[in-house]
Formats: sequence, C-alpha cells, structure tokens
Amino acid sequence: MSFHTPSDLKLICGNRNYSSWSLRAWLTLRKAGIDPELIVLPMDTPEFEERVAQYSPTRRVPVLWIGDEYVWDSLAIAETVNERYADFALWPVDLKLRALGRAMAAEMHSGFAALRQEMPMNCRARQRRLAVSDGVHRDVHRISELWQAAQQQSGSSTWLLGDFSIADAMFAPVAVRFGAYALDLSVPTKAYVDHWLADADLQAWMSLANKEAWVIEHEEVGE
Ligand SMILES: N[C@@H](CCC(=O)N[C@@H](CS)C(=O)NCC(=O)O)C(=O)O
Repeated sequence: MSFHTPSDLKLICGNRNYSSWSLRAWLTLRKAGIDPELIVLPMDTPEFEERVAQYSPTRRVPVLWIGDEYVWDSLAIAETVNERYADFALWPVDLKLRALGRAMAAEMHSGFAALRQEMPMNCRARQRRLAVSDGVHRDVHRISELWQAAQQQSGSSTWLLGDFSIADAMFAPVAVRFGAYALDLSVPTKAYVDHWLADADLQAWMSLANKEAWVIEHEEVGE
C-alpha cells in the first residue's frame, strides 16, 4: 500500500512501546492510506507533562491535529479519520455488522479494566509469564467470545467484521498483549492474534517500538 502524508495533519502520541491508545489512532490513519507526521512524547516524564499541554486539552495522547483543529481521544479520532480520509470504509456497510462493531469498539473503549491495568501493552515483550487474576481471566474470556461472535456473524476468518474496521483497530493492542503474555488462548483467538501480528502496519509500529530507548519500569510486568 502506498501512503500519503497530508501536510496539515499531525498525530501526537505516546511511546510506541506502551501507548495502546496511540496505536489505535495511528492504525486507523494507516488503514486510510495515511502515514501521519508523528510527534512522540515520552510518557511518564517531566517532558511529557510539559509538552502535552501544548497539544492536548486532556493532557493525554493521542490527539490528532488537522490544521488548527484538534480531535482528542482514540475513538473520536478513528471516527473522524473514517469520515474525512477513508470514505466511510472503516465501518461495514451492513447495518447489523456496523452496530455490532460500534458496540465492540465502545466496550473496548470503556471496559476491560483488569486487562488494561494488569497486562499493560508492551510491544517488545514476548510470552511473559504473569499471575492471571480472576478479573484478567474474565476479560480474556469475554474478548475471545466477542471476537468469535463477530467472525461468526460476518463470516470472516481474518478481520472481525469482514474488511478491516475500527473494531479491529480498537482490539489491536489486545492482540499485542495476547502475544506479549503467555496465556492459554483458544484456537480462533490465537488465529486472530496471529493475523494482527502478521499485519504490515502493526509490524511497522512494533519495529519502531523496538528501537525506542525509553523504559517505564512499572509497565514492565511479568517474567
Ligand atoms: N480515552 C483516551 C485514553 C487516552 C490515554 O489514557 N492515554 C494515555 C497513553 S496510552 C496517556 O495519555 N497517559 C498519560 C497520562 O495519563 O499522563 C483515548 O481513547 O484516547
């Protein structure tokens, strides 16, 4: 795929290795054929505190700047990218699939607290061992169930809803986590994880994450 880099567009994000919300926003742009100019702020540092205020009303990342307009929050960014740069192709045409995708994206955006807290995304980690709490166990089970239900409904064995959609972008950091920690995953769950891990855009992000020197100690969980 060839990408273009609109001169009026900038994505402000966190360290590629750890910033799962930044990854979601970046993937939606890449899948719309855009390789955005990136401003990467090192999270958990005084520099982040100082610089993020320049760009983000919430002091969080990601934020997408389009000229002098800015959109914060990964899901709002994804919807904006869909409308302005992807000709609405990042949601399925089918109304039922679209509603399912939106519900899944919303559930990911507001839920799975145990998984998000206890299993931070870490692009550099592989098969780390972790004591899996009941909460994480429930989240992993629910996510596997959701992925399978979506693929059953869409008849897809690759992306969740047929073609790539915002729902896939929302779950990409979960696929990275499922590769980073040693978990007992079902065959279809593992297949979806492997599909994501073989994706060229995700691999491009992960290879840059590998080259980052920053380490956030409290995000380095598992052995
Ligand atoms: N709901 C927001 C969450 C954004 C968020 O929590 N971002 C993290 C990085 S992944 C952040 O900015 N952390 C820095 C901080 O809280 O100081 C979204 O979807 O974009």
